[in-house]
Amino acid sequence: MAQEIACLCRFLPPCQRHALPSRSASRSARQIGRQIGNPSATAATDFPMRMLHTSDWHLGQLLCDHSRDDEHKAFLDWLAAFAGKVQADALLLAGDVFDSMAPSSLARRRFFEFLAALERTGCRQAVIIGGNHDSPSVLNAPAEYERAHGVWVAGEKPAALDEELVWLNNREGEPCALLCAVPYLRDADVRVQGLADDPRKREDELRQGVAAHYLQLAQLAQARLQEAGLDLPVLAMGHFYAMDAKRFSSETRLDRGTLGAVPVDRLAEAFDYAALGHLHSAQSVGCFKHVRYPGSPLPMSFDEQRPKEIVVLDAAEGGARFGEADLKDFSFAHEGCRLLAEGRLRMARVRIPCFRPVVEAAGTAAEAVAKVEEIFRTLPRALVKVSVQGGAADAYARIQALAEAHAGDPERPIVLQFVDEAKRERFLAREEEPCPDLASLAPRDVFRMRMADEGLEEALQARLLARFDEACEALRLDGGLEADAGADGQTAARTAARADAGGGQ
Ligand SMILES: [Mn+2]
Repeated sequence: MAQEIACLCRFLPPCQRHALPSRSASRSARQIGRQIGNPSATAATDFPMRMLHTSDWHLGQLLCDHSRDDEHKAFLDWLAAFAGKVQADALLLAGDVFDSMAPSSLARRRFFEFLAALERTGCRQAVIIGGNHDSPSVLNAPAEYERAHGVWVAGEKPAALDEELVWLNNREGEPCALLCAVPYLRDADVRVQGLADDPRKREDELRQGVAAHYLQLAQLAQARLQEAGLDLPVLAMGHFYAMDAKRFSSETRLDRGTLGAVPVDRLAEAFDYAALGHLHSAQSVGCFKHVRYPGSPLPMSFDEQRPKEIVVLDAAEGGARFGEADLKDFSFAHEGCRLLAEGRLRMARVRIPCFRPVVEAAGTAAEAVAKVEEIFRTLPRALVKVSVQGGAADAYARIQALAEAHAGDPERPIVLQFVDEAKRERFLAREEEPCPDLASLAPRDVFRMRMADEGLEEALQARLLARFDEACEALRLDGGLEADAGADGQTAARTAARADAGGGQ
């Protein structure tokens, strides 16, 4: 019963919550002094609180049309087991839970299976904000039900500022930190009166608007702590691109946000830790160790080679301090953060296992093929991108033969993308040339240009062109092709290509 009450009152301010009975303190100091990789160490203080910070799961993501469900499932199983092992009290998930606004049933199923598994570990609090990839209504739909299970979710900015404040409690129901949880802010969320007409100035005002929203929340949090007579860490959770942070290609490509880089120096002063999401590479922002992106748990593109991680954050209860012994096992860094420096917060980065290597094999045809052969020998289940500089047709055939030879092996690497660099460069060079006006071209010219792009042999080009002419003639006899219709020219091109493919090559 007490447990249910503690669960129900989890999100109430402590002044209201203290009126209710709290769970009895049943754990020993040794149990509470949990350490990563050092279970024998004990904490100097009773009831510290442990949080896990993660973001950018992108459940349902496809890499070159390849489902990543097995990787996501492996990650979520690992995370739930880890939360149980280190007895985490709260999970902070900083946005981009799903990859798309309309996630698949399977992606949603993984999410709820995880929440159930997390609850079973005894971690009874999860705080989840929407990212720019998330649909606010998809995240919010089960919010009422989730709240009864200790899950606080905000798909979009709530109506009142107070609703973004979440008390984080330890297992005994004692508040240990106050979190300002801010979902991804869209233009309309921070729109201010009389915005500048100049787009650059306007964007700057919007960025300042985002920063101002966080600062306003920090002030409100301090006021609430004062009212409650508590001295606790004030944390922020948000989903945005912080100035000075580094980006990867998957972020620029997938970024559907309109807001630019947000300045964080004042945020770094206002919060004892900022749990950020949006960027896929784990990093601190500028010189602030406590303003941190854990990054995505899976590599989202072939250029994300660095190990993946989650952050473990411990808060000492009621302003107590961790002893020296408690801190020595943590990758302890306190630049810019008063509480980290005072030993009232501690932070550790924990590496996520690699569930499937995501690798690129690039070079000349011979080099690329050798690298792919090496991957097939040494990296089971790898997802592979091949980039070939010259001799692409030969390399393609050899890699295809290799893949076919391993077709029955469930552990085989999978080549997801094959890039002919020479062709790509031809294409890019063409993009720089002035583009001819389509109206000035006959369908036959368009077809010839398309064949040239493919780099086909002269003889094949001539044969395809003859087929194209035949197809056009047939269409003209049917009355289906006007002399200057570009779209019909494309139909004829497809007909010709099909006729040739079916013509016994
Ligand atoms: Mn994002």
